[in-house]
Amino acid sequence: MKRTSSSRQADYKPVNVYLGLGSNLGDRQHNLNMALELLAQRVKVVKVSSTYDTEPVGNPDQPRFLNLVARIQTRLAPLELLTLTQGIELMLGRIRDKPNAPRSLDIDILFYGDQVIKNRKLTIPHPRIEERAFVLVPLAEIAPKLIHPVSGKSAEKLLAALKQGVQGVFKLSNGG
Ligand code: PH2
Ligand code: MG
Ligand code: MG
Repeated sequence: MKRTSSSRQADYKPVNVYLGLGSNLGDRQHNLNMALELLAQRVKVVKVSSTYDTEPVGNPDQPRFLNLVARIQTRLAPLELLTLTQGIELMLGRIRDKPNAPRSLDIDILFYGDQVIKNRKLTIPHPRIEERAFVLVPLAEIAPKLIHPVSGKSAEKLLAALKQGVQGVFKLSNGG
């Protein structure tokens, strides 16, 4: 079979990807629901964590977040998936300004299979997973045994190792 030099995963099995979603502007729950609906039009949304109400990390002078983690399956290559997630952020009114400014929607690619990727646009696994309770709590809820491909530690181990604990992360509603 003739193959093109495209970066698509089309000839391969779908990849398991974990996304971290967050919103702290506007109708936060609506923004997350819409994001999941828009994602489901292009990828298979396999599992969604509960939604958590979380204290803002980094810049404390901003509203609280709602956060969740979703497991999806896709044949999109990493940069194609980034284009999709950034498009959905824009559709939901995300204005790209200062880092850590409040946002109607943020979608971070946490893991892309067990691949380790570093380029100008993407760092995967996401570089701050291990210090963020608002990521590790929902991640360990849906994938406790998932292994971080760099540290070799499971999500539940990373959660247990969090220095600052899980204060400020409150479960709101059950996922699906
Ligand atoms: N995202 C950030 C910075 N701080 N804090 C919480 N609680 N939740 C987030 O999603 C979040 C944050 C940068 O993307
Ligand atoms: Mg983020
Ligand atoms: Mg982001």
